[in-house]
Order: sequence, then C-alpha cells, then structure tokens
Amino acid sequence: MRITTSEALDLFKNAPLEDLCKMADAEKQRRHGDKVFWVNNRQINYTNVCVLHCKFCAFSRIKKDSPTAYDWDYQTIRNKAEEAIDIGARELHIVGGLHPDHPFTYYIDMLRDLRHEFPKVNLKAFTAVEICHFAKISGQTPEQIMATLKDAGLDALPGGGAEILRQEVRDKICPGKETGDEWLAVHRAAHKLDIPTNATMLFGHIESYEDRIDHMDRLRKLQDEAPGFFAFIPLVYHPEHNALHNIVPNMTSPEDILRTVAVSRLFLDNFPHIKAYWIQMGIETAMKALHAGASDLDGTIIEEKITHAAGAKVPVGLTPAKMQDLIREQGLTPVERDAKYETYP
Ligand code: V47
Ligand code: SF4
Repeated sequence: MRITTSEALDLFKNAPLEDLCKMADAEKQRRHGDKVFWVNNRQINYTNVCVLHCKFCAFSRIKKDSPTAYDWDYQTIRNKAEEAIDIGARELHIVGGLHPDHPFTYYIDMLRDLRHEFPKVNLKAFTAVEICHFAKISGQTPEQIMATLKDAGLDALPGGGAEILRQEVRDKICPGKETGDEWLAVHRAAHKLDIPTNATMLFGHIESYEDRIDHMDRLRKLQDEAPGFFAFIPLVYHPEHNALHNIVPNMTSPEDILRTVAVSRLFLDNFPHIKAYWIQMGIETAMKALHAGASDLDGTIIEEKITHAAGAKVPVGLTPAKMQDLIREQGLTPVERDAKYETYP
C-alpha cells in the first residue's frame, strides 16, 4: 500500500537509519533485483552565462564579458560529443545557463547538428528552466518548443531546475526562476508529447523535511496523472563559491543523503528508478545508496562543471570499466542503459 506524506515524514524524522535503508533496499530488490543501471554518457554544459542568479549556483556568470564566462560554438560542442561517442557514449546530457542573446533557433540548430552528425546517440537536453526561457524569448508555448526540439532530435529532458518546488523556498534560494508549478507543467507537457524526463530535488540547504516531502508528493501526483518520469535524483547541495554560502556553509551528512534516498524509494512508488548521482553524493555514499533504494548510478560524465564549481571533490568522470567495477564490488550487477532505459548486454 502507498505510504502517505505523514508516514514519509515520520520515516524521515524517526526511523532508525539501518531499518530505513533495509526497507528501501527490499523495495529496490523487489523491482530490480541486484541490477544497477548506468550509462556511458557525457555532460555538455554549453555556456555558463545566465540571466538568473540562483543563490546556490556557483557555475553561472551574469556578465558575458567576465574572464571566466564561456559560450561554446557548435564546433566545440560537436568535438566534445565526438570524443565521447568515440569511446562508446550513448547519451549526451546537454544543459547550460540562460544566455541573454541566443535566439531559440540557436538551440534547434544545436540539436539538429548533433543529430545529423551522430544519428544514434540519445540527446537528453535542456531542463524545464531552459524550456521556459526558450518559450519566453520566442513567444511560443513550452509545448510548441518541445515539439520543435523533438523534431530536431531531442530524446529526453533531464530533471534539473526543480530545486525545491514549494514557492516559499524557491523565493529564498532562486528568486525570479520559473515557479514550481511551471516546472511541473513543462514535465507534464513533455510526458504528453512522449518525451521522457527525470526529476531532481536540491536538498541539504534551507529546506525542511516537510518541504522535501511536499516536493516528492507533487512529483508522485504528476507521475500518476501523466506518467513519463524515469528517475528521481536527489541533488546534494554543495556550498562553495555561491551566494548561499554564508547562510548554509556546509554540505549535509552522508546519513541525511541515505535517508533521502531511502524515503524517496519508499514514497515515489510510481518512479522506476532512484539515482545515486555519484558526482554529488561522493563515491563512498553513492555506493551505500545502492543498498538504500537507489537502482541507478547515472553515468561516466567525462566533464562536469556545475557541482565542481561549488566545491565537489570527486573526479569529473569515471571510465565505463571503473563504473562497472564499483557496482560489482558491492555484490551487484551492472546493466548498461541509454537515456531511454534501453539496456545493452
Ligand atoms: O539544475 C546547481 C543543481 C542541477 C548546485 O536528469 C547544484 O539525469 C548542488 O539536474 N550544489 C544540474 N547542486 C544537475 C542535474 C542532473 C544531474 C545528473 C543527472 C540528471 C538527470 C540531472 O544542479 C541544477 C541545479 O539544481 N545545482 N548548483 C550546487 N551548488
Ligand atoms: Fe542559471 Fe541554472 Fe545556475 Fe540558476 S542554476 S543561475 S538557472 S545556470
């Protein structure tokens, strides 16, 4: 039977960690046995110039002439894609800042170019925040934007930009960003267009357990109404070089990360996967998360800028062999997948 929001809250606050992880692991085992899914992928963060200034973000630059601002051209993006595809990448995870100058056609052509050069690779591109930005600059609806991008080669939407959906928290950590309802509306529309998506939750900053459960509840309701989420990804707030540092100077504990993974596995009963995003959890905690409800380790990544700008200490990438070894060392079975969860022997 489905657990309620108050039961989930009680688990968060009161369940002994070991019992909670065991319960969530049993649920993960029931769904996936000892399988852990991973993807040979590359992240491409095409620009760090952004019109927004989310307080937790250490990646973005407001001024495009800042010495650390960048904005890659198509050739650079293509070269990065090629490097990854040459070593077997099945997914390109493409997200960036909201650049003030590029018209919507810039993004359509970016995908068209990649699709033309690399017909087989999955293009998991643009968060709901970027989709809302493209809608704003082009005068189109998010539905029209996504239909056009799908036609240009888009396979799936990543789950970024959700942060904490409750508006009171959003107003404090990312004022001016699309609302929680707008984020949900983009994902609802994507699912209706048969574009699968993921959902994230940025936690470990100023939010309460109630905010986290409210966030998961909204995701669970949307997945009931318009299914299309593959994975839920708890994102661990990193505190360096951002405007929230003075208020939240430390990262949350491994115990809090594991509790969040476990509660999400138990509460989000209509989500196929919970992802242990090793870049943010750190490898040690990500390995523990594989025994606390997580069934996916995300990917090889190769290049990561958003979390590393905010102080991540893990490497920026892992080889496919290393990813599989890590999973096997946990007594689990690695299963290679692509962005659409097609699996490969
Ligand atoms: O949207 C920004 C977050 C997200 C910080 O869909 C931060 O498969 C922690 O969404 N500390 C991008 N997080 C990452 C993301 C993602 C990652 C892996 C897989 C998928 C997927 C999606 O990172 C942003 C924002 O929410 N972020 N700054 C920070 N200081
Ligand atoms: Fe821009 Fe995304 Fe950073 Fe917010 S999190 S400032 S939208 S790049």
